[in-house]
Order: sequence, then structure tokens, then C-alpha cells
Amino acid sequence: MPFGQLVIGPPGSGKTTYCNGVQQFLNALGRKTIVVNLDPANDSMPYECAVNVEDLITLNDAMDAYQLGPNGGMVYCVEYLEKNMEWLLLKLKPYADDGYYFIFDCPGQVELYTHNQSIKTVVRRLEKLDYRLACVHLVDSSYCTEASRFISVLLLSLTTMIMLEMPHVNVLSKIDLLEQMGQLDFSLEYYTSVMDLDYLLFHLNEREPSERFGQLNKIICDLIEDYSLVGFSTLCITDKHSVANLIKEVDKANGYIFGALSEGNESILMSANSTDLLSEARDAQMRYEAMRGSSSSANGRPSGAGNAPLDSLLNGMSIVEHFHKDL
Ligand SMILES: Nc1nc2c(ncn2[C@@H]2O[C@H](COP(=O)(O)OP(=O)(O)OP(=O)(O)O)[C@@H](O)[C@H]2O)c(=O)[nH]1
Ligand SMILES: [Mg+2]
Repeated sequence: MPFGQLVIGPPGSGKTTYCNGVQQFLNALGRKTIVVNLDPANDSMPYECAVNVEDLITLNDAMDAYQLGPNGGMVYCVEYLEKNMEWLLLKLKPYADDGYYFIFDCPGQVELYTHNQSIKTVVRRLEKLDYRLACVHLVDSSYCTEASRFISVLLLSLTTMIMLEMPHVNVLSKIDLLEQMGQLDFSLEYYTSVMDLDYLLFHLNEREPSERFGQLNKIICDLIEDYSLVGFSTLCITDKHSVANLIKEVDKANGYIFGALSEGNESILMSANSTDLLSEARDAQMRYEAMRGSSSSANGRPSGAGNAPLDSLLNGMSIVEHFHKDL
């Protein structure tokens, strides 16, 4: 029974980086893992990709052949993949038979998960063949900095969950960059557990008072609370605790921890030492507050030192080499 994760999220949310980091992490733990690229516009892949949709179709092919723009071309590509599902199944089969764990790197166009049915159909076909998949939905943690942006992310996450109808782990990615974003209005825990949204509305109405949209914002927040489905894990891809915690969540969501009961299933060991979502958010907050403290200059504003982009954080190392450095 093959297990895996479907990695989705808006453009630039860190999907490809996550796929690379998690593959390295799991391989280092002894779990045989491959990355399947389902993004026909993925021009720079940091991982070695076992199956690549670009061998079937590329975005440029679709755009040139049918004079489409990038969005139309992307929709054409995923619909083409849906129609050529046998191609994908044939490519995956040897790895599935060999007990590999799958990570699917998906395109970032949001409409593919909120309106278009093709990705959903691809997932249903895989599920029929007993693939056990969880969706990992990455959204940039910078959305926490403004109430209106966070509400739109909540709505996007809820819509995606309802649309895809599969086990789902929502993730606030690039949490290391929080230190650059100044003080959040609430604790990180408030954003991860999506607590009482009235506080968020209060902030929104104070900062952007609007008679017209105030009522709309309230209705959207009520809707999100009524469903009571959305919550977030956190991720900093260079922090091994953060990656390990997220993998534990995903292993529970897709059933790997229960279904792959083979000798040496490292997921059972990891979960024996499990933390819940709240304590994970608390840990993350403490780590990044400490980081903010150490990178602040005398006047309390963040200095440039802590603002390194991912590449300079890694300093030429692979993600897993960076983890080993801390051991
Ligand atoms: N600081 C930091 N940067 C990150 C992290 N994850 C990803 N990035 C950076 O975010 C940028 C976008 O990352 P990608 O992995 O290409 O994002 P993506 O979601 O695959 O993007 P598309 O495929 O274009 O939708 C890159 O510059 C990464 O280096 C993280 O945890 N921390
Ligand atoms: Mg990508």
C-alpha cells in the first residue's frame, strides 16, 4: 500500500523547497522516498525527480500549441494529465511496488484546487489504487501580518479542504521569516489554532473600517468558524524540529504511522515522542522570539543579520547537511 503527500499551496509558498527538504530528511531516516513533479512549469528542481510531468507535457508546449497565456496553459496541462492518467500510473508503479514513499510537488495556481476538478480526479484515481495520500497545503506565514490577508488564507484553506476531500495538513511556511515581520497582532498560537475570529475582525475593523465590507468579513469569519476545519502547523525548512514535527502530523493524516507497520517504521518512534499542535506552535514561537531577540539591535528593531534568505541560511549545504550541523 503506497503512502505519500500531495504538496500544494499558492505560488512561491515553498512547495518545491519543502519537497526537497522532506525527501532528504526521510531518506536520511531510512524511508525510501521519491519526489514526483506534477508542476509542468517547474524550471528549477533542487531534487532528483523520479517522475516528471514535463516528460508528458510542459507549460510552454501548451502555451505555444494553443496560443494560451500562463494560467490557461496550466489548466490545459493538468487537464491533459488527467486524460493521460495511465501514463502517470505506469511511471509510479515500479516505485509503488518497491515500497517507496511519494511526495508530489504540485503547481501553485490556486484555482486548480478551488475550482478545477483535474487534480481532484487524479487523486481519486490514485486512491482507488490504494495510494494513501495526505494533502500538505503550504501558505506563506507572512499572511499572518495583516488580518485581511489572514482571513483570505483561511477561506482559501477551507475551500481547498472541501474541494479536495482528502486528509489535509495546512502549514504556515517560512516561519523563520517571522522575525523580520515585526510584532504580530496575536501570538503565533492564535493563528495556528484559528481561535475566536472576533478578535481578528475587531483589528480589521479598527484598521480598515468599512461599512460595506465589515458585514462581509463577519460572514466569512462565521463561515470559517462554523466549519471548524482549518488549523495550521508551522514550518521552517532549515529547522529539523520543525520538519520532524510536520512529518509526524502528515504521517498521522495519511495513516503511514498505522498502515506501514513494518519493522523499523521510524514514524512510530517519532510519534512516541509526539507533541500536539498547540505545543508545537508555542515551541516555534519561542524559538523565533529568541531569534528575534538575538538579532535585534539596541533600539529593538531587527538588524540585518537575522534577515538572511534561505540560500544564505544554508550556506551552500544541502538541507539535511544543515540538520546534521546542529547534532
Ligand atoms: N526563509 C525561508 N525561505 C524559504 C523557505 N521555504 C522556501 N523558501 C524560499 O521561498 C522561495 C520560493 O520557494 P519555492 O520552493 O520555489 O516555492 P514554490 O511554492 O515551489 O513556488 P512555485 O512552484 O513557483 O509555486 C525560494 O526562494 C525559497 O528559497 C523557508 O522555510 N524559509
Ligand atoms: Mg515549485
